Amino acid sequence: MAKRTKRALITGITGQDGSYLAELLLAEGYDVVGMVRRSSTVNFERIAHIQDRLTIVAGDLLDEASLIGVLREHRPSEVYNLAAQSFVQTSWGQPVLTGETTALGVTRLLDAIRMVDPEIRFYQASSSEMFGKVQAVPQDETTPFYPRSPYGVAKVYGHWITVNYRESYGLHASSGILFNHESPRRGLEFVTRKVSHGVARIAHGLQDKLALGNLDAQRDWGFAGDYVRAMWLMLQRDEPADYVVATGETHPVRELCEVAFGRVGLDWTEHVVVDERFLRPAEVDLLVGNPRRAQEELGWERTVDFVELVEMMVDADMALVAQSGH
Ligand code: NDP
Ligand code: GDR
Repeated sequence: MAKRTKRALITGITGQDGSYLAELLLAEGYDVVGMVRRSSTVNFERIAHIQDRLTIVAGDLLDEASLIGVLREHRPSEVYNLAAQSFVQTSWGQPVLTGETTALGVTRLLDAIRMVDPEIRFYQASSSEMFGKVQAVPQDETTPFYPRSPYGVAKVYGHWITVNYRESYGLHASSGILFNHESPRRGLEFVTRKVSHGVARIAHGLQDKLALGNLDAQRDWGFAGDYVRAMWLMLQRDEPADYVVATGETHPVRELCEVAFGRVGLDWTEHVVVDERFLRPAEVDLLVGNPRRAQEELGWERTVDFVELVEMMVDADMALVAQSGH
């Protein structure tokens, strides 16, 4: 008998992770429905290469009626909630919007699922930012949260409401506590992409200096293409649960600079300057995750290490700047 086609709804499909997850689910034979919010110009750059294979629908995490409408019309078997105001720095300038989207948006979506089809399997994009001022090293599923930004606080709410709907209504709802993951599709404001793009512009003579903030912050950086596989694996389990997804290694921002500039034969200390505008009111100093549960229960492994990731991003930006001329 032919297997029933699975249908997945991805919120945040225009973002970095949404584009990689859509590729993965298409390869796994899913019908993929991507929810996008209205904007004055379309921003489908990351999904342009697969757009003809996707069903794009309008909806917004700020508007519960739109979520109910999307679920009723498209009847997905799995929902991946990747949409969020995801930039930590912006969350101090827009704390209420961040809470509406990144925290309450999760409740709107869970409640729509509860009403329309409680059999739907749900993935919530939780974050290592929830650990904030870390209470243990390395961090795992049992480490207490101590968020340090309005974004981190909103993600803690999103995490616990997911646990709560699982326990209150028996939903198959899982949270992936994902540590930083990057790629050539990362937004330009995040530090890895800011550095790789800055290196490419400096190497092409388009600028000389790169202004950054805290060079001592340490992050556990992995490759986004590896991390979306963990999301999918979580929803294939009989039992929903929460998993840390990380590499288990941490590196300071200054080392990111050293590797990225080194890739094109430049000395980072001649180009990087510290600008106070990029310092944060409260910093997360050190993140390093323990992915053992994901490895043991999901069979998940990363395929790209830190140096490979940075070099992949620099190479991609070198090609991009060479082609675009800016
Ligand atoms: P991006 O910032 O690249 O993408 C965010 C997506 O959310 C975009 O598609 C954006 O749409 C959409 N969005 C924002 N607000 C709304 C809204 N009100 N309604 C509907 N859609 C909205 O993030 P990433 O892909 O990097 O991350 C995906 C998720 O994982 C996020 O929730 C993030 O917080 C979380 N996360 C990310 C990590 C990382 O290292 N990348 C680590 C841990 C968690 P638009 O294109 O219109 O702006
Ligand atoms: P983060 O990522 O805040 O960890 O959140 P980001 O790349 O913005 O910052 C990482 C670290 O680098 C330091 N830093 C700078 N950061 C930026 N953006 N720009 C700079 O110029 C700069 N200089 C130093 C920061 O202070 C910080 O310590 C990301 C997002 O994807 C979240 O959505 C996600 O939840 C977490 O990762 C896990």
